[in-house]
Amino acid sequence: MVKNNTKNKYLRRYRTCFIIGIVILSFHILLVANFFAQNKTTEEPEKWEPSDSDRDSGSNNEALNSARRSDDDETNLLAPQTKRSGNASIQLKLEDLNFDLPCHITEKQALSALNRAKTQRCKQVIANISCLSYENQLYPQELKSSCPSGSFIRGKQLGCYKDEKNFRLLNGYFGVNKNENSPSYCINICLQSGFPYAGVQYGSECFCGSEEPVLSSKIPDSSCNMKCPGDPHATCGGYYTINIYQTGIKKFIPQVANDTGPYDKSVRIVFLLTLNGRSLRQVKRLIKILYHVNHYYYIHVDVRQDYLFRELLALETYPNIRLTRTRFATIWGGASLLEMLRSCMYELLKMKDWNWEFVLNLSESDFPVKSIDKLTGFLSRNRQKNFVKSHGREVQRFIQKQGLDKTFIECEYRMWRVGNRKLPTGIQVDGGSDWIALSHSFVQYVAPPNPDDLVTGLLKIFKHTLLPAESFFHTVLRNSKFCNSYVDNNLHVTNWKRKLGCKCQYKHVVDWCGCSPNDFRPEDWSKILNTLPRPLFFARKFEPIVNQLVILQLELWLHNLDKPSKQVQNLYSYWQNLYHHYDIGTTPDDTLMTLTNSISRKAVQNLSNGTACSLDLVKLLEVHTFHYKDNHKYNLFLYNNSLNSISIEVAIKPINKLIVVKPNPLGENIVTLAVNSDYDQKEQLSRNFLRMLSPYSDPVLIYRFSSLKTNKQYNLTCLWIDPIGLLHDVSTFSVDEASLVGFVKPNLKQPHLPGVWKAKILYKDSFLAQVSFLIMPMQYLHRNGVTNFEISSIYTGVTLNSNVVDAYAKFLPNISQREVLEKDALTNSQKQGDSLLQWIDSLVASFFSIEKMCVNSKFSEDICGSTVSTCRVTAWSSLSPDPKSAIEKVNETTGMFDIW
Ligand SMILES: *[C@@H]1O[C@H](CO)[C@@H](O)[C@H](O)[C@H]1NC(C)=O
Ligand SMILES: *[C@@H]1O[C@H](CO)[C@@H](O)[C@H](O)[C@H]1NC(C)=O
Ligand SMILES: *[C@@H]1O[C@H](CO)[C@@H](O)[C@H](O)[C@H]1NC(C)=O
Ligand SMILES: *[C@@H]1O[C@H](CO)[C@@H](O)[C@H](O)[C@H]1NC(C)=O
Ligand SMILES: *[C@@H]1O[C@H](CO)[C@@H](O)[C@H](O)[C@H]1NC(C)=O
Ligand SMILES: *[C@@H]1O[C@H](CO)[C@@H](O)[C@H](O)[C@H]1NC(C)=O
Ligand SMILES: *[C@@H]1O[C@H](CO)[C@@H](O)[C@H](O)[C@H]1NC(C)=O
Ligand SMILES: CC(=O)N[C@H]1CO[C@H](CO)[C@@H](O)[C@@H]1O
Repeated sequence: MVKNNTKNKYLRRYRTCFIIGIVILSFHILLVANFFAQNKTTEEPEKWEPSDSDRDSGSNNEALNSARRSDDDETNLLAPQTKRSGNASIQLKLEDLNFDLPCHITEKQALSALNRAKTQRCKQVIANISCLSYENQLYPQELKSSCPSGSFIRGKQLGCYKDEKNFRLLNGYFGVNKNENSPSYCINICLQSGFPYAGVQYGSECFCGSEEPVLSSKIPDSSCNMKCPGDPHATCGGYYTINIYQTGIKKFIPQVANDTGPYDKSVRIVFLLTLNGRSLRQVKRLIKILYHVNHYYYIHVDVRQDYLFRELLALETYPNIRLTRTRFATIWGGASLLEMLRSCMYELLKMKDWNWEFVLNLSESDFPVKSIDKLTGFLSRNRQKNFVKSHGREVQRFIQKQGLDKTFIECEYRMWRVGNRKLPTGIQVDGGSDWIALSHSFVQYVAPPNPDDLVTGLLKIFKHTLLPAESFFHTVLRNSKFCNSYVDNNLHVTNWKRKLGCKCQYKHVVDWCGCSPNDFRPEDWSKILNTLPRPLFFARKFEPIVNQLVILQLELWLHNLDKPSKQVQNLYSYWQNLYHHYDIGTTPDDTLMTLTNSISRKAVQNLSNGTACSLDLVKLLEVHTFHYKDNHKYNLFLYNNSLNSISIEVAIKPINKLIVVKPNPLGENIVTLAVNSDYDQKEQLSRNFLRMLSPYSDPVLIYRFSSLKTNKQYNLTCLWIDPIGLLHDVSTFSVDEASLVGFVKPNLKQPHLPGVWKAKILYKDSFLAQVSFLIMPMQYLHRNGVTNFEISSIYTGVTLNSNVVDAYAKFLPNISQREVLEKDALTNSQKQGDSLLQWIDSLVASFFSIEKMCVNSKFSEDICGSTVSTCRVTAWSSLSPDPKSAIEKVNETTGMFDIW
């Protein structure tokens, strides 16, 4: 009877799931269809690479050569936005909108954004902005550059010239446009790309160059006699003849920084720290090494990062450290970044007691590679200059890769792409790295609220630009009276490893593919050494949770030391806070809360060892992750207890649940084989160090093998088996010398059935290894105690067609074993209250172990008959000293903090 009932329940749920599945499937088909449609009409570069790169694309000539390869390519490059895409294959669900569309929207990307956006407000913003853009009301059509151009006049004809196939008169850029080419069209492109000369040839071709054409090539005007496709009244050269014009700008030559000769050190710098995350101790370590009484530290903490803001406020006791109260929620690549930076800069201009000459932008993942003294000397010799780094590519290609020719809209913490746009004519477009050092006078020009026409116009564009900070300041510099202060050096070295860093990892926040540099590790040390003779002062990225050793190495190197000159406690330890009971605005992680609760009960049991003792760990105060020598060691849970005001910290770690069958063709080579979530493909590690998985996690199998020392390829199979013994997915992966590290993502439906799952690894039909992992039963959902309804809805994960298992049947429990498991699962699914907690506790006990405990008091304490040592003397507690991150007294002689 009972069984029948549940069966019916499952059946009903199964039906719902099926319907939902069909809906999702059709959505996918729609997406795929749309993807192909889109590819056909616009051929957009989906793969974006940041410009923040070392110059790897070489000279202009190379651009010319590659441009020559295919004419069709060129058409796209030259005229990326000529055609509005055809019929949309996306149907707008008008009934989903509670407002009237301001115009008829046909652009596929806008329709897709409208459908995907969740809130009406965001949908309306997308509709409003898209319509303004179609009606050409969003952006200025033309802007005026105020960079002095000498005798160059836009549109001035130089005449008709003879060109040669292998020796082009204008060799900076080449493109073909069979519909629009004309002198003015070509001049606009060349001006935008920063070239002083433009030439039209063979009707549809446009050439740009930096060098004045040689007079000896000049021929009679009558030799240029082909009509222009974009302007019937103009001529566009002929067969190897070219009409050449001035674009109205001078050849751009960036300034060279002065790095020699005598200097004073009077320059005062603002370090603008724009911070995110919870790596408080690294931020302090950074401030500590940057600090000098003569400089200023202005800090923006993302408005959602309550913890970091609260903890850093204490630093305001130093008169030259301040936190801005105007805080923004910024996302990767978002338009809000630029808004945030201008806001901070404007505030800095208004702070009359801070007398600064440069603003230099840094984040928590930067670290200096030269002393601040050297930086001060360098900038003192280069007053009034502005330091930015250009992309070093061909400009039209940069525009495409960067998506500068697309309109983006930021809302719901996402950058939505809504269609193509035309950049205004009359200005050069530039961009590159978003790490900058700007002079006071330039900041005074760009940051105040009512800037001139050029900045106002550019702000309208960059309000709807992906990664605005990578181009805005560059473009303003190139087109303003500050153009002669441009130094092509952002003072940074960046640890690019594009194979790892370009995995499209920002898809969840932008409609574009983005890259990100890697964290430095000791093996990257040569890149840091290479900065020594060059005017580079910072490196990125550094993340102590990934590698702290390299930070120590760097610090010692900066101080000319091999090792610390005095004893430094906990030198190799790193703590990062994951939870603080003061945190506001963030919902604590339900799995973490379930786990910390269970651990509190276990810790009490451990302390009391069966004695009657009314100890209770009542309140969770903080959670830290603790790493020693770059290995995760413990997670630390700090609790208040019910007996007195002394808090107790408990160190726990996950228990390894890997069984390797022996003998095993790969057994010797297994370094890591684990199931976890939050795998970071760039750093090749999981950031869920405690391996907490809930019914709503996305588990993956993570593997790392040591060198196989053979060319053999192992094709492995992974069976994903739930607590009832049902096979949910079969994934395959292959391991060989070239791919020893990686992850496998199974296709599992959420919510996952709570309990102990198994991932079984097979090779050629034999069983190699098994990883058990815990899907934690939840005590909380959305911060509240879980309800019966929620418990039962978690158990819908059970329904599955078991036909597929045949081939793998021998690796799965047999029918009678399954019956037992099913019965257990059914009992478990009905647990509530104390019995639920007991079940959680028994699972936690087999997957996590309590390793250490300490008390936050001066001396050891006797608790329920156990002696517990004081946290301060331990080498693991978050309360034990951490001198490398402690900001204390300024040394009056040096004006800096003493460390080593
Ligand atoms: C485009 O859409 C219009 C109206 O929705 C329709 O009449 C027309 O047939 C479509 N054209 C194509 C090529 O799909
Ligand atoms: C969109 O435009 C309409 C009409 O101009 C305006 O009333 C509305 O407030 C705008 N909505 C948003 C969210 O921008
Ligand atoms: C560099 O700066 C020093 C001192 O400020 C000055 O004497 C020297 O002329 C400068 N060199 C150049 C090339 O500007
Ligand atoms: C308490 O935990 C410690 C450390 O894991 C262990 O050595 C000890 O045996 C435990 N005591 C009891 C009573 O469980
Ligand atoms: C726990 O209590 C038992 C019996 O009272 C005792 O034998 C044992 O040593 C205790 N364990 C610890 C770790 O104190
Ligand atoms: C492993 O699988 C790949 C494709 O999945 C196949 O091309 C390859 O030949 C297989 N290798 C071996 C050793 O079976
Ligand atoms: C301050 O710095 C100087 C120079 O490095 C050093 O000699 C001195 O010991 C430091 N003072 C203190 C109190 O550490
Ligand atoms: C213009 C600029 O300096 N922008 C960068 C400042 O630092 C943050 C990182 O915290 C970058 O994302 C900005 O783009």
